[in-house]
Amino acid sequence: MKLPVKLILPALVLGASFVLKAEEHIVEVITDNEQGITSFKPKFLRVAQGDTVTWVNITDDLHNVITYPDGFPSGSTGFESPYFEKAGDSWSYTFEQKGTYQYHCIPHILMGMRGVVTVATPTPPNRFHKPSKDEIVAYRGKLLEFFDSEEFSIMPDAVRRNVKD
Ligand SMILES: [Cu+2]
Repeated sequence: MKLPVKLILPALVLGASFVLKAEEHIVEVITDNEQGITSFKPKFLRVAQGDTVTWVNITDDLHNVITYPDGFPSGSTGFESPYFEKAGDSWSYTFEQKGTYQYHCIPHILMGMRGVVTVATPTPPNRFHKPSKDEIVAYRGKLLEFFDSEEFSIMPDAVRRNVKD
C-alpha cells in the first residue's frame, strides 16, 4: 500500500525528533563511609551526542569531576566542575563532541575515584585512566588542599617525593 505523501512526512518528522531528542543521564557521586570507598555510579556511561550528564552528590562529602588533561577527544575542551560539598549538590555538562572522556575527582584521585563517559563513538583509549606519577604531580597544588603531610605518607614514595613541599 502506498501512503499519501502528506501522511508520510509528518510521521518522518515526528520519528526523527524522537530519535534525536537529547537525554539527561544521572551519575551518582558516592562516599561509602562503611566500606571506606568513594565512587561514581555508574563508573562507565555511554551517551548520545548532545546528551547531558548530571553528577549528583549523594552524601555530605567533598567531590568534583574533572577530565584528565589528555582525557577527552580533540575538538573538545574537556570539563571541570566546581566542588560539591553537601548532598544534593550537582553539576551538568552537555556533550557536543563525540568520543571518550576520562575523568576523576581531585580530592580522591589517589583513591581511584574515576569514571568514563563515551559519547556516541569511542575514541582510544576507551578505558579507565590510571593517573601517572607526572599527572599526580601536576595536581600537586590542588591535592595539597585536601591532604595533610600525614596523609601524604600513604602515597607511594616515588610520588610523595615529587608532591611534598
Ligand atoms: Cu571524590
